[in-house]
Amino acid sequence: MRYVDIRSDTVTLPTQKMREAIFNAEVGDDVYGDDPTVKRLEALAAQKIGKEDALLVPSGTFGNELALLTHTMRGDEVIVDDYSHIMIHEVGASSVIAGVQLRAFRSKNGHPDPEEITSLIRSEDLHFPRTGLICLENAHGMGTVTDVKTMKDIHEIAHSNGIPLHLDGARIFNAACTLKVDVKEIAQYADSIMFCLSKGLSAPIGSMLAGTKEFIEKARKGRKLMGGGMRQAGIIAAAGIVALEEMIPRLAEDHENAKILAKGLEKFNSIEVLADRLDINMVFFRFKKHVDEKAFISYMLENKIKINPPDYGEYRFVTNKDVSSEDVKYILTTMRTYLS
Ligand code: TLP
Repeated sequence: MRYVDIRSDTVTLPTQKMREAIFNAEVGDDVYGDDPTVKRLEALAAQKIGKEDALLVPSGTFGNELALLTHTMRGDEVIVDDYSHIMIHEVGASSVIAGVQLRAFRSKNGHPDPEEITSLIRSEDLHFPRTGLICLENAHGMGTVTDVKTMKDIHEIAHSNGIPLHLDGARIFNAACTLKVDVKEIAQYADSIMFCLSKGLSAPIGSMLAGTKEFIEKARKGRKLMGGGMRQAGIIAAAGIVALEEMIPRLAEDHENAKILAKGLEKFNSIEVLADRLDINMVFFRFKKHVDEKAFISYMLENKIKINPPDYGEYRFVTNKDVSSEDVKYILTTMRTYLS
């Protein structure tokens, strides 16, 4: 039974070409360094993102937490956005895995302020932890994209204080699409970057962590420590190669559909679309009057549309490869019937 699933872009199913690539993948034991398909994906990912080397990891969360573990020492402080995935959606892993504490800045709808970040860097004091890392998120989970100049400014601040910068680039290709730049232009202002193959790019599993050769060599050992040494991982990598070779240009379609969806929602009197957060494939909105959450979600589901519950009163609809422009029309018609 087909559903229109707008809970996330993580729900995208692998393409036929991915399934064929998985079926035909040449594999070996990657912990021994014997998997040619993983090697091919890692080289391709490094080249696309403009870093010396890259490492396949099981998930975005794994890649971020591995970056923290690799960059920092136990007891360090890491500067992150208060509303970032690392801060909110990684189960507090940074204190468990890297043994660091997080110090939050408050971005404006996902846009970081270089001055605020500067103010959070610790000076040398007997009582203070060492600031071991600065993390940014671009595209941001709030649906926004930070411009290259701001990335550059924050990178300069980090470096002038001897601090590395890690970028959660789960949706970096969405950000590049919005900014109309090559992804390398953004990634050059991060010392390490994690990006996901399994979101808009539609691979079934996997993310990449990229950085210098030295960083990736250290991360490879950290990945083993975290239980992420995968054996015949070419099965996963094969789909990842298709994702990087074929799926990037079509992200623009998801952005376009999100804009059409937002425009349609704006026409409802009872809905406020958060129009300043419409940079990628996400549409955020609130109801202006009380709408029973459970009843609304159940109605949508009965009509074969899967949505998430709201977060602090905000609904998030995410367009993706498996949501067509016809599906967008169907979502709007279904909501119109419910709300009228
Ligand atoms: N985000 C998921 C949920 O976990 C919230 C989603 O549906 O958007 N960084 C960012 C910016 C992310 O949005 C996500 C996933 C991750 C990291 C983690 O990736 P995974 O799910 O592969 O661990």
